[in-house]
Parts: sequence; C-alpha cells; structure tokens
Amino acid sequence: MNLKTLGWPSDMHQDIDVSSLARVTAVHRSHMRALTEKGEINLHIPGSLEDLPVVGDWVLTTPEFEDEQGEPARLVKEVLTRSSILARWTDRGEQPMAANVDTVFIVTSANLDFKLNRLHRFILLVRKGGAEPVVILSKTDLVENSSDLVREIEDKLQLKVIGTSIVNDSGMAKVLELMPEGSTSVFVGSSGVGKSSLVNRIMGEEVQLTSGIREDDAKGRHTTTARQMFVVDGHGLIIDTPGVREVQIFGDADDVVGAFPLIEELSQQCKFSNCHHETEPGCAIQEALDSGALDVGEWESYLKLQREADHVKRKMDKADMANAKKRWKKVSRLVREIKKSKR
Ligand SMILES: Nc1nc2c(ncn2[C@@H]2O[C@H](COP(=O)(O)OP(=O)(O)OP(=O)(O)O)[C@@H](O)[C@H]2O)c(=O)[nH]1
Ligand SMILES: [Zn+2]
Repeated sequence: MNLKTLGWPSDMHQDIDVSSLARVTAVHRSHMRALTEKGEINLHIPGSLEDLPVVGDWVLTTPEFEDEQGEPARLVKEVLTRSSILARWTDRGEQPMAANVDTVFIVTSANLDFKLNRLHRFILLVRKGGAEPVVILSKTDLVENSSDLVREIEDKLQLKVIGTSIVNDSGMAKVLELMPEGSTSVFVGSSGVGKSSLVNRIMGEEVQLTSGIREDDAKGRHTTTARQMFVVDGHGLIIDTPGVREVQIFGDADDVVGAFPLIEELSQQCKFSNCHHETEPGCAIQEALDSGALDVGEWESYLKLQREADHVKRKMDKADMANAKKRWKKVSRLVREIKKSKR
C-alpha cells in the first residue's frame, strides 16, 4: 500500500523520512493500530508524548520492532500537525474524534423532518474544523419529491446535497465521485438515518463479510471492532468509529428543551417566567424533583445537554465563517488549544 492510498498529501512535509510515517487506523483502550507503506502495525505510545493521536492522525515513528504480542510494532515519536479535526463539542471542551478528514458527509433522512438551522450550525462546525461538508439526503425512495427537496436544501444551504437510496442504488456514484483516491471521509448523522447501510454499500458486501468490521454485542447492537479506517478499493478512505458516529448535530438550546417534554411542560408552570429552576420560590421543576415526579437523572442529563448546546452556540457566535483565511487561522489555533488542554 503506498502512502498516497493512505491519504498522504504529496505536497506536504517534503523533508520527512517517509519510511517513519504511519497513519492511525484504530484507537482502542489498550493499544492503537496503524498502517504504513509496509502494512499494519501496533502503535505504542510513550508516556512522554504530549498529545494522544486519534484515528486519521499521521505520526512519525521509531523503526519497527516485535512487541510482546509478537506483532510488528513501532513507537510514536510525534503527532504531525492536523490539516483538519472533527471534534465532539462537550462542556469540557473540544474532544477530537478524527483527524485529517477531507469530507464530512452529513446524513439526514428524506422521510424525517429536519431543522435547517441545526444542519446549518453543524455545517459551520465542520468547516471550522477544516473539513468540507456535504449533505446526504438518504432514503429518497421513501418520498416522492426527493429531487425537489435536494434542490431546495442546496439552495438554502448553498452547499452540495446528494440524494441517496440503498433500495434503488441512486446517488452512490455521486458519493464515490467525492471520494477520490487519497481522500478521507466520514459519515455522521443521527441514529437510524442509514450511515451503516451507505458505508456497507460503498465498501461492497464481500469486504464487509471477510474483514469482520462489525460484530454484534450481547444486546444485538452493532459495535465497530478492530479497524476503524478503511480503504475503499479504487477510492479514498472512510473513518468509522463509535466516537465519530456520536458527533451530534447539537447546538440549539430549543432543540434540547424539545427533547424533554416533561421539563418543557413543568417550566411553563413556574411562578416566574424567567425562572432558573434553582432557588426561586414557586419553581415547578424543584417541586417535581422533591416529589419525585421528575427524575433527578433526567434533569441532570437535560442540564448537561443544555450546557453543551450553550457552549457550541457561544463558539459559533464568535466565529466569522465568511472569511476563509480567518478560518484557516482558527484551525491552527484550535489545534494549539487542543494540545494545550491536554497538558
Ligand atoms: N427505505 C430505505 N431504508 C433504508 C435506506 N438506508 C437505510 N435504510 C434502513 O434504515 C434503518 C437504519 O439504517 P442504518 O444504516 O442502520 O442507520 P445508521 O445511521 O447506521 O444507524 P446507527 O447505527 O444507529 O448510527 C435500517 O433498517 C435500514 O435498512 C434507504 O436508502 N432506503
Ligand atoms: Zn423553575
């Protein structure tokens, strides 16, 4: 496998000894895996390393040795500067989920209502991370006017939108066209919109069957095991990890409230319309928590999501997306901030 197939940009880092390059393909609790020109290896992380690699990272390594498991292995010497980051935005800050991603396919289902505002905010987040967003309108076989819908969204978002269906195979060629050799893509979107179906179709059935990419856990859910970055024959790479899948299209406090109908109803019964549900008299939320009518766990997860939404919103309000130059400065600043927050 040559470096270009692995996504190495030929115009970068001319002075690097390419034989020491490896790209991280999987991050497990106990170890990491990576691909080099010569094949797959175990990656070991010395305790002195400041920033931990994520899937998609390019690292400089020591020469190969055989580790305790008898596998070819290398030590990470340095994580190279990321061209882009896909991060999960939490109340503890940005958590990088994948690095050096060129295209983020944002999958949204044609048969479900979606909020353009929310999609828009997510698109801004992807761009802020340095990747190119593309919207996929999935399951177009379930609606009648899908091409009108595609054009409408394209128009409103000023962005490429591809309608797909795994039932009649439409749109697959267009998706593959945006995944040329050497490119790296991820698929994100809410649960059930059809991400796995798309990735499996793109990868081809035989790859899926023979490489044991997916495995059912005890509860019958799909869990991604082993490798988390795949080469699509004749095309680019796909990163598919549980963390990447969890990158949520959150950002609107209103959406959070809407997801908790009981809390929404109760807050309308508070004595003061601007109640913070803390120590105010006549607070229906506090009363419901005392009486047990509202579950403490539910209230806590509501507060957590609310904080995350606020955090993302504040980030977005500060960002000026119109200026591409500024955008790139922000990417490198983001990388520095992430490095700093790890210290
Ligand atoms: N009609 C129709 N159904 C589809 C299509 N794509 C996926 N589905 C169905 O939608 C359901 C969810 O698809 P998945 O691919 O598992 O969705 P996902 O986004 O990977 O979901 P998570 O694994 O929970 O993140 C399955 O029952 C699929 O068969 C499509 O193009 N048309
Ligand atoms: Zn209240």
